[in-house]
Amino acid sequence: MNGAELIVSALENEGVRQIFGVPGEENLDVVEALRRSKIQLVLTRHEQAAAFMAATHGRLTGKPGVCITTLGPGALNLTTGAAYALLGAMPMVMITGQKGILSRKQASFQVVDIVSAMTPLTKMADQIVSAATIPTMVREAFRVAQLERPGPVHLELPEDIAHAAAPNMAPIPPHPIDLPIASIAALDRAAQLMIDSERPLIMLGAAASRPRLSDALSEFVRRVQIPFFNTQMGKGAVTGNSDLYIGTAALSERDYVHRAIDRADLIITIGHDTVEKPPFLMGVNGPTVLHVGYLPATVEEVFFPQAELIGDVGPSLTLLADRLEDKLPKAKALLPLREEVLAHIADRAEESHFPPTPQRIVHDVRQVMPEDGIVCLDNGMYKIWFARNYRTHVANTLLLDNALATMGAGLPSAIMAACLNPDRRVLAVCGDGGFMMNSQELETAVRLKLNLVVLVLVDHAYGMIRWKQAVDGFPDYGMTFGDPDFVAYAKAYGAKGSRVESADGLAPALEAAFMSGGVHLVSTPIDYSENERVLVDELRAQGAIGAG
Ligand SMILES: Cc1ncc(C[n+]2csc(CCOP(=O)(O)OP(=O)(O)O)c2C)c(N)n1
Ligand SMILES: [Mg+2]
Repeated sequence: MNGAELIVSALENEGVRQIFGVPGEENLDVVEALRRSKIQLVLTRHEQAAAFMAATHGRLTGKPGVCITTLGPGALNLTTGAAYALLGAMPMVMITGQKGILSRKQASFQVVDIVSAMTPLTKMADQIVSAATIPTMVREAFRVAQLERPGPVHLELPEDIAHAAAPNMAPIPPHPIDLPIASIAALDRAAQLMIDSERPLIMLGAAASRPRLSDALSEFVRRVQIPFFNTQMGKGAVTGNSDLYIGTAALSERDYVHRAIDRADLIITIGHDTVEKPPFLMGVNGPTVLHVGYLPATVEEVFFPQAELIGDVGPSLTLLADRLEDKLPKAKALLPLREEVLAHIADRAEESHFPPTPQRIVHDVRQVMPEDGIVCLDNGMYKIWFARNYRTHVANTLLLDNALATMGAGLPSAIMAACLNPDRRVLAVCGDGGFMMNSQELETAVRLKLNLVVLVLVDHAYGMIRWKQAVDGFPDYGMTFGDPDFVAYAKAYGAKGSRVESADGLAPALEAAFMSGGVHLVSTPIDYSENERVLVDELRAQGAIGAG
C-alpha cells in the first residue's frame, strides 16, 4: 500500500462516491488508486468549477464534496471555490498535490505555499507529511468540514508521500455526532418572549437551509403558525407552509416585505448568518430579535439580538413548540399584510412584453418547474428578482449564493444538483456575463450525460453593475459587451440550444428543453428597465410612505 491508496481508502471510508477536479502529474498515484477504487473521478474543465461542484454537494447533502487538483496553479484555481464554501457554510474537502517534500529534484518549479494561501479561506489547511497520519487527517478533515458551522478544509498531499510505501492501516470509522440541544433556561426565556409578543414574525436565514433541518423546521412553522419571511439563502428552507410565507428580504430595507418586518415587535431569526447581505437593519427602536442557531449570533452594527437559543436547531425548535401549544393567540397578527405584500411582488408577472421582464421570466420558470425542481442561480441582477418573486414549496429548491455572491457558480452548482437528483428537473439561470465565466463546463455536463437546462439571460452587459452605476447617478459607461451566438455555442459542445423570440416563448422553450432531455441551453433577451422602475422608483416611493 502507498500513501495514495491509503488516502483513497480513507475517502471510501467516508462514503465518497465522486471526486471532481483536474489532476496534475503530482496526483498520478492518487489517480491510479482512484482507478482501482469505487470512487469516480469526474474531470472538470477548470478547477474553480470543481470546487463549486464539491461545495454544492456539501450544501445539498450535508456531506463534504471532494475536489482534487495539482499544486500551484491548479490549487490556486480552487481559492474562489474555497471562499464560496467558507462564506456559504458548505462542507467540502479539497486535496491538492505538491512536489516531493523529502527531496527537491525540480527545485522550486510551480511551488507555491498553498497551505498558507488556503488558511484564511478554510476551517483547516494542512500538509500531509507522513503516510501514517493519513487516516486521522482525513477523518479530522471530514469532521471539521461537517461540524457546525460547516465549511471547506484543505489537505495537501506531496507526491513523494503519495508514492511512498505506507503502513497498512485501517481507516477510522465515522460515527454520528448529536449536537447539544438548547438549555431549559434558554427555551423558557425564548418561549416567554414569543408568548409576550403582540406581532411576532419568523425569519429563516441561511443556516435554516441545512438539509437535515428541513423536516423539523417545517413542522415548527406549522405548529406555531407565525408568518415567516426568509433571507435569500434561507429561501426554500421549509417544505409547505406556504400560507404563512410573507416574502423574501432580497433588499435590506424598504421592500414590500419590510412593511411586515417594520411592524413586528419580535423577529425570531432562525439560522441567520451575517455573511448574507442584511435582510433588515436593526436599530435602537427595535424590533426585538431572538436568534435561534447552531452557534451564537455574530454581533454586527445591524444585527445585535437581545436573546439567543443556541443548540441543535431541529430538536430545540421541537421543544420550543411544545412550550407554545395554545399560548400564541397573536401568532397571526401580521398575516393580514401577506396578501398586500405578495400582490405587489406578483405585479406584471404575466405581462406580454418582449423582451420579457424579470418578473415574467421568474413567473414562467416557476410554471415549468415542478415543486421539487431545483433552480440554481449564478450572480447578476436577476438574482434579486428570483429571490423576491420565485416561490418555493420544497426545501433547497432555489440555490443561490448571497454570501460570496460570486459569478460563475451557477452552472457548476446546477451540474452537481443534476448529478445528485437525476429524477428531478434542474435549471441553471445565468446572466450572459456569469455564464461565460464557467461555460466550458457544458462539456462536463454533456460528458456526464446529465439532464440539465441552462437559461442564459442576455442583456449584453454586466447588468447588475450597470444598474448600480445608474442608481448612484453615474453615466452609463463601460458595462456592455458582445456575446457569442449562445445557441451555436451550446451546439458546439454537443448540447442542444434554442432561442426565445416572443413574449410567450419562454415557458414553451423551457418545457421543450426539459422534455427533450440531455443538456439544453435556452437563451432569452431580458428587459432590465424594470430594475429602475420597481427597485428604485417604486420602492423609493414605498419607503417614503413607510416613513410617513
Ligand atoms: C467573480 C465575480 N466578479 C465580479 C462580480 C461583480 N458583479 C456582480 S454582478 C455582476 C454582473 C453580472 O452580469 P451578468 O452575469 O451578465 O448578469 P446581469 O446582471 O447582466 O443579469 C458583476 C460584474 C462578482 N460578483 N463576481
Ligand atoms: Mg448580463
